[in-house]
Amino acid sequence: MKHQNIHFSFLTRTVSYLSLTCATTLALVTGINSEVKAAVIEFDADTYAYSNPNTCTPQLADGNKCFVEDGFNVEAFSGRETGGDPGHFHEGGHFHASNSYEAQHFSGVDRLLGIYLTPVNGGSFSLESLYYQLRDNTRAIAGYSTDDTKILISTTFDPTQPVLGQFWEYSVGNELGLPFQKLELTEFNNITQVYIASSGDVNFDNIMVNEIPEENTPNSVPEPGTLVGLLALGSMGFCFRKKESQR
Ligand SMILES: [Ca+2]
Ligand SMILES: [Ca+2]
Repeated sequence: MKHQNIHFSFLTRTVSYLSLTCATTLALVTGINSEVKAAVIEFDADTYAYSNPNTCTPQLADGNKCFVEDGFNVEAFSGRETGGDPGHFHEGGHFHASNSYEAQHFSGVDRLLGIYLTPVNGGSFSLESLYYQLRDNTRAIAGYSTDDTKILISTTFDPTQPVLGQFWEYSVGNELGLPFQKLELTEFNNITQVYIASSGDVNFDNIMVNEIPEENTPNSVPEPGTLVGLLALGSMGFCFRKKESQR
């Protein structure tokens, strides 16, 4: 009878320790695979068209319009007198979303108007893709041509320096009347901010970004060694219990 009790007790403990080990492993695996949160900035006309709501605090200049969508601050910026000492972010940058896309536009050869994105929680993200459409092919900022308008994207922008040379450039060409097209991006991973503009007049929509969760940053992901160590610790506990139950 006593033998049976020991046997039963060993079985219970085996199950409970196996469960513990499994739970630990599951928690670790879950932590490593924490889901990346996708966000799409859609410039919905009902929300942003005429009211230009201010739902976040602008970071580049007072009075810039700024809204929050899917966990991101979306701020309109207006660089003026670019390429020289007076260059600055001007107050009052705003959106042009009456058609449910942002109708980014040319404003002067030494100006740059566009969109500035940052995560609300201050973490990092990746810029995955966006949709664009050339709206006008008659105007271009300094350093660029109307023959081939460029989408301009960068994680930094200094208005006192020329725009040319500060941005990644993506050719749009000069053909008008084309539908929106998707631009896939691979250059902007693990970034904390991004400027999106163009050398002329380009419509932007469905800017897709992936927010990288805090627990997914390199420092907090357990090293493979740690993982092995934790599993070994669980096994040791299991073996110790096994010996104890055999006494
Ligand atoms: Ca959205
Ligand atoms: Ca839209």
